[in-house]
Amino acid sequence: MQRNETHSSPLTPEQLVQWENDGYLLLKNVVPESIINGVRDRFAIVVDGIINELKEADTIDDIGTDLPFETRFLKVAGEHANRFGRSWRGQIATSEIFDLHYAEPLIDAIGQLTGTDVIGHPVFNARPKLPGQQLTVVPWHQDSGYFGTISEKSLIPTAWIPLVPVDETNGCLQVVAGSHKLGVVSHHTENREGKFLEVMDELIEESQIVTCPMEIGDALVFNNLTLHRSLPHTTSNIIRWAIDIRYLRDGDHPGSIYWKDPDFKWVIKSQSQPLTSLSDWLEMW
Ligand SMILES: O=C(O)CCC(=O)C(=O)O
Repeated sequence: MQRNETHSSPLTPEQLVQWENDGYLLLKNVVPESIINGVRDRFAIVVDGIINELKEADTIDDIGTDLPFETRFLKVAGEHANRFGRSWRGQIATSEIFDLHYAEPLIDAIGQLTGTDVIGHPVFNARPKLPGQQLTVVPWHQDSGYFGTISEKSLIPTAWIPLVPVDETNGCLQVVAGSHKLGVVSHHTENREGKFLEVMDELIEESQIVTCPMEIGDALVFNNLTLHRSLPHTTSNIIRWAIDIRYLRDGDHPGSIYWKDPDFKWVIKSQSQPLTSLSDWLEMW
């Protein structure tokens, strides 16, 4: 494991205590607008591809070229959206998403939390959540529920980043403060459309639930053991666009999800290890 020799320390002592006690931090203004715009542009390209596919199949007439990113997928393809999945990864493994993982000051905060060089993790997801859509409502879970018990001792911080303002009416996240101290708990597959992993309600300490409204540029960073969920989208105007990305404490096991080459290490920030190039990263998909 490489200790983090860089000196950027954007987190206050109070935030570090909150991270230890609560297992999450809501960081304001840590992702620059230019990087957010790159991610939005990439998602817009995926939407364009979906809409063209529907048009070619004569499923839709109007392709809504002039509609904004916030509404186009909903207005043009909304009733067909479920067939394109609840989250996207392969389609967004591109330079814009690579760049997002380098956002400063986010990665300085990550380096402070892990205490090591900043290492990227292969799991990230674009999450278009449409109004009234059940498929994309994610129930209570720990990310380690997906990574397996092998990840229990690893630190794999998630950064959840909205591309539109979010609150409890359009599908923001909730976390259970302190739940990272439970270890990996038992998950089962939910009976709802999404078939996500979920935990038994008994494990949720109601008094510790924190709802996290956020603005563009914010990141909600949480421990891989922190219980969290996303709320239903109950308003009818815009898509709740978000992306979740992950990092790894250097030397820790990434869990039961690997790159094409299981020995690949994505070095994002280090003074002693060679940094990973975009082309090396693209080859891992
Ligand atoms: O974006 C969402 O709706 C859910 C995100 C989530 O649960 C996660 O990133 O682990």
